[in-house]
Amino acid sequence: MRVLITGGAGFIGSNFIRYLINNRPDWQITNFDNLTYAGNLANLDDLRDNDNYRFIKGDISNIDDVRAVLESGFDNVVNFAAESHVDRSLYDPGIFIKTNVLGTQLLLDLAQKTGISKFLQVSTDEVYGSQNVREYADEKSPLLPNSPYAASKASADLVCRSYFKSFDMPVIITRSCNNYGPFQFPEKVIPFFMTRALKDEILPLYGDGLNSRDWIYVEDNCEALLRVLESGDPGQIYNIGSNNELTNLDLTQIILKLLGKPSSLIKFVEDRPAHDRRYGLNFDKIENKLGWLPKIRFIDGIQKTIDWYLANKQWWENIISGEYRKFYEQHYRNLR
Ligand code: NAD
Ligand code: TDX
Repeated sequence: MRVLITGGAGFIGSNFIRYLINNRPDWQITNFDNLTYAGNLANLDDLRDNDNYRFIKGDISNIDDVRAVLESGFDNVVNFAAESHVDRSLYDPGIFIKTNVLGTQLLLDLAQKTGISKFLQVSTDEVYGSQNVREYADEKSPLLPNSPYAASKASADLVCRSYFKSFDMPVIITRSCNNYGPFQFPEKVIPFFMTRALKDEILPLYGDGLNSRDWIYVEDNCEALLRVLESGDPGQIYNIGSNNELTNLDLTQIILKLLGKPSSLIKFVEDRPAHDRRYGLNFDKIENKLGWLPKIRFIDGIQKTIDWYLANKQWWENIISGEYRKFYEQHYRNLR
């Protein structure tokens, strides 16, 4: 099996590549990534000499790059490549449309011409917008994205649907809840708060801190993605949830407690514009049709994550001392 993974130098993509190497050792994996600020080859250092893995630098929104990589021929494509941070999409929506929408369309278009047996589009629960308490979006719920990031992912999902309907292309979409675990870029709330708390820096909680998210350990998501890739039906959408719903305030208190840091580090700051109050997914379909359920309890996953960040300080120190610092210093100057 020859698999093209786009965005494999990012958080979920690098975890997925490692998951495939461990669980499908005969698969040939090509990682195609243009190494934006969020792409980091250090995430895959341990695989550098693996004969079944290769890296090719390229941009999913560049026709020459995509044409060149597809020339070698693939059975499956898994598209993780994206701009993925909601806060950044509020400052610079254009790059989100370029990568997430136009890039996905270009990839679909050229992959279709080379003939592949599956194209897996990695999407998100954010496309459904905010859910009321005890409401859960299923795969038929309306798309009501609120941030430019969510709108770009919802748009890409619709383009995927159209390639299935119009050209019979074997596209499948997954929509997962919030992931956490090793190698997550420290702009996302869990590693952001962990790395700041370790330095006794304040943790800026947006609004009243009562927005809630469902958290899935990244390895559980990798297992679900592989299940969908191997057994999912073309044209279908599968929600991937975890039943680990927490308010941001509770999440922050758990992180502080596990790190032995005081609650006084929490600072309530101005809310994120269009901040979705809650995401809730109904993921009965993936359980009923493909027999997948998450395995990792939040309390175990968060402990493993903390242990990983403690053991890999150099990995995140290199990131937070680099280019990325400029973004978040400006961002937090904007918040009161
Ligand atoms: P990430 O930001 O950590 O990684 C994104 C990767 O894509 C990076 O390696 C980056 O270099 C690469 N990339 C960006 N633009 C590219 C381009 N034009 N061409 C090639 N590569 C490009 O993101 P992540 O958190 O790992 O998310 C991966 C995917 O999963 C995204 O599509 C995201 O929308 C989706 N998703 C993420 C979550 C989550 O909680 N993190 C939840 C649901 C869905
Ligand atoms: O400094 C912060 N303070 C804060 O209160 C940050 C960075 C976040 N938050 C809140 C906002 C959210 O309610 O924490 C929650 C999680 O925020 P993020 O980590 O930015 O994630 P979210 O906006 O929920 O989006 C994530 O999950 C869905 C990923 O970034 C997306 O790529 C994915 O599609």
